[in-house]
Amino acid sequence: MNGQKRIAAIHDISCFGRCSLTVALPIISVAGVETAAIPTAVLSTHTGGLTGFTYRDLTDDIRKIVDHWMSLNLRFDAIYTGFLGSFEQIDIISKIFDDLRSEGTMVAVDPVMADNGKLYTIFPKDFPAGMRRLCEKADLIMPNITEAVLMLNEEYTEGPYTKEYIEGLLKRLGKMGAKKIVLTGVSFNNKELGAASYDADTKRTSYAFADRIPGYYHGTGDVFGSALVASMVNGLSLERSTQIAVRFTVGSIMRTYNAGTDIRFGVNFEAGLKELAEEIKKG
Ligand code: PXL
Repeated sequence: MNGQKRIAAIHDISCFGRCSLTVALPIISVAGVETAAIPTAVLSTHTGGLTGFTYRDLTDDIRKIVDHWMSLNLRFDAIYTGFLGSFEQIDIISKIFDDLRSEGTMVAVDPVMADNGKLYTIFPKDFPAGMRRLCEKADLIMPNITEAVLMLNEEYTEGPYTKEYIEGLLKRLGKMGAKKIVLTGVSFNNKELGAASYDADTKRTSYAFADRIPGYYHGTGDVFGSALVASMVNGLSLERSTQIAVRFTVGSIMRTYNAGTDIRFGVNFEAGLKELAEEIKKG
């Protein structure tokens, strides 16, 4: 293996709207990491607030792509999954973890399926139980609070939250299987929003906050997750990677807010890529 790290990114392609693979590829690449992609579905846009989108399910292609990769003996430093195109894909991807994982591979699962207390309407009611199974096999998971409570079969409550609640949630997530947990959408007051990280081995919890910006911007979970995984694969700690990912995401939201862009069109992460690369390099 040469010195360059390699990630397999498994997400959909939303052709317009800056989320999933259209943000994962540039963000991971700018961090100097080679990115191989498995598209789970192709949509004309993401499904958040936009109607009439096209949807091509690629469930039948995923296994074939991996079979070909296996014939090439490829090794991955991380496998990073996000939006899945069908319920069936959960079991297919679970098997792919077994097949593509080798010593030192970090399996990172973003259980993209819900926000603001609600499961995305395109997913069936049993989707959270399926995602939980995938998270159980991961090394790193990065749910938002809605996804966390759905997987734990708990009631959703709106923030601000107490420290006891967040740390209890992190511990319960830590018992599911993955040792590294990053919980997004954490707030202890109305002014700040951020993420909490928890390492179930060291029992260490840390927080990264930034001023809350009004509006719900699409694709920010993928911007965050991509920066987090890119930082981790570059050898940065869970705590530092979470700080970098929060800073990069909030900077992207702030630029978009200042420009007055339609919140459905994703965030301007592009203008922050150079700084992200420098921050990751500095460590
Ligand atoms: O950013 C998450 C995401 C990814 N892909 C598609 C989506 C969403 C969120 O709504 O609809 C297709």
